[in-house]
Amino acid sequence: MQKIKNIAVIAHVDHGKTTLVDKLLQQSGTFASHQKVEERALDSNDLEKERGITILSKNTAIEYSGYKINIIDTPGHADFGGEVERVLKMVDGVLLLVDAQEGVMPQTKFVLKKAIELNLIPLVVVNKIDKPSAEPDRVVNEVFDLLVALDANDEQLEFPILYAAGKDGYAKWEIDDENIDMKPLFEAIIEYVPSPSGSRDNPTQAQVFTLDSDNFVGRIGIVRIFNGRVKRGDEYILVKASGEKVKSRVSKLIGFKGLERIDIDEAEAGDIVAIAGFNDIDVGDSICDTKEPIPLDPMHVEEPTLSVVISVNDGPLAGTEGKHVTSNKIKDRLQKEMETNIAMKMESLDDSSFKVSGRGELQIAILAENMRREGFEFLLARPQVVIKEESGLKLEPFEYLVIDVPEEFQGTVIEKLGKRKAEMTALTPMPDGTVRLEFEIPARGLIGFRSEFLTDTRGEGIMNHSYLEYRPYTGRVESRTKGALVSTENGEAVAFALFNLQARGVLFVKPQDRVYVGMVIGESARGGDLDVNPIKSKQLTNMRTTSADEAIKLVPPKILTLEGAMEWIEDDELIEITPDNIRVRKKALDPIIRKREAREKKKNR
Ligand SMILES: Nc1nc2c(ncn2[C@@H]2O[C@H](COP(=O)(O)OP(=O)(O)OP(=O)(O)O)[C@@H](O)[C@H]2O)c(=O)[nH]1
Ligand SMILES: [Mg+2]
Repeated sequence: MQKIKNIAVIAHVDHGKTTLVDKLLQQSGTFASHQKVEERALDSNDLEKERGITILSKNTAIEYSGYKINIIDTPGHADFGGEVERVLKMVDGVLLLVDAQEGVMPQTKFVLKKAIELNLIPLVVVNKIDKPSAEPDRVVNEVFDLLVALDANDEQLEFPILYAAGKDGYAKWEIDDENIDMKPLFEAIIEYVPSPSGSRDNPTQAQVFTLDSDNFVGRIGIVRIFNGRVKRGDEYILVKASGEKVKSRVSKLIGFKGLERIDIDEAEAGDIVAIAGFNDIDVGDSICDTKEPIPLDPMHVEEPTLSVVISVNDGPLAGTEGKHVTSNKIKDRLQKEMETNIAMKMESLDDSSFKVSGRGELQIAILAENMRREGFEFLLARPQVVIKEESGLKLEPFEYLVIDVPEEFQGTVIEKLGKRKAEMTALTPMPDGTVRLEFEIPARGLIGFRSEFLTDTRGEGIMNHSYLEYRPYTGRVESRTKGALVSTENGEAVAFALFNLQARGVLFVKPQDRVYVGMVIGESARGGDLDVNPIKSKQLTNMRTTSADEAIKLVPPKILTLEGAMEWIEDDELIEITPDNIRVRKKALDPIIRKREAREKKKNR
């Protein structure tokens, strides 16, 4: 049997997973010396490159001293935690990376908890030890304490520890070893990660953990083979989560080698390969022997905690910028997403709107951003947390929040979070003069908090959070305190009008931008919405020329990003997303309807 090790690289966001995998690829000798490995080679899709984060987990394989090591790089951002959960079942060991300065962070807890539940022994890599303020000993203690808190067993508490600077390409057993390469890490993987169980002589059992597609062969499932063999040309039974069975033939079998994919004829228990030939293949499905189909447990991941309504654009500019605008197109696209993204769910609300649920704002924003780049145009409402009811009790999701701020801001931050129903659980002074504040907070309280926090801490604060659990509903939490500047006109914004409006708040539009009745063109400096006219030109009697008009000095507008807009909007507002623009509008465009609604809302308070 082939000698194989399967590992996943897990950590909090930015602790250096993808960079470390680069170095493992480079130093394993999987590549010829003239081949260059690009920086963060596995972050291959556009949004990953632009944002410098991993969104989808991806696998690669290297060879080291007679072993094939399959490595799955996972995303560290809490919103993509579902990706981590589903790949953990596919591996026999994890490399848990922890930043030698930041230490244990919210997502470190989340991913380690999932690994411990699956009985995996973490190979702990204290990473980025090159940082001047690194404190590797403290970090090791934090990991130990966390494992104790997670009820790890004795074997797990004996975890091996390496110290590394992934970026510089070295790992070592002791902090003052002179080693300059990744050899200790390769050796640790071979020594400590258990070899796959299962046998090539058993009936075939494999499970899909990621989907891919290929223009020539169609849908491809990337699977871990737990038992038996998979051969190109042979027939297997695909068992879906619903229990439905479909027989089909493997038309193409693909193996992984470094960043390359190679056609192979056969693969066996323990390996990770890609399979084509099953048109209905989905994440979680099992591929089984035709005579003895024994499906594997379908995958379970944590339920979504946040939902958002996506609907057809019905504004006056509808259809002028997007290619795909109809309800059917949007529905098909969302359904396609749900097939690959098991941490998300969707339901149709009516003919033109859909409720999409996920783990957090970023996960939903990435979906929306991808759709917009594919030419879609649609409306997005304010994110809502998913409320549950258990034995008559209303429950809402809570998050574990960690904040690092310079000491002088600690008072403001604690006060603001208090209003959002957060409870502080720890306050730790850090060696670099900052303080680390830990909270438990209803997820609702976090919506819209980030931008306020960044302003309050002059961009110096860092916040991180991840899902904790459902707890009893906490009642009203404070949200945006400022109103919107709402256009009373259809047309194009005019410099003269915008100049006069600047004193009223922060504008989102610039001259010549298209505006319409009910569109939000800025944030008012005060509470309560304000109707404004952004297209009003100066009177003709005023004798100044257009060139003088152009000379008007405008403050550059605040360009709303998709996530920025999702944080900012209120329940009576929507984001209009098109390939070219992100606009904010009132749900009810008609000013009379809006006034009536506002009056009723006041009455009901
Ligand atoms: N000082 C230092 N910086 C590092 C090291 N390894 C990675 N970085 C930097 O840390 C940042 C994040 O690196 P990534 O490899 O993308 O981290 P990641 O864990 O894959 O991030 P996500 O996938 O988004 O969770 C980049 O700016 C890297 O250059 C290291 O060993 N030392
Ligand atoms: Mg990464």
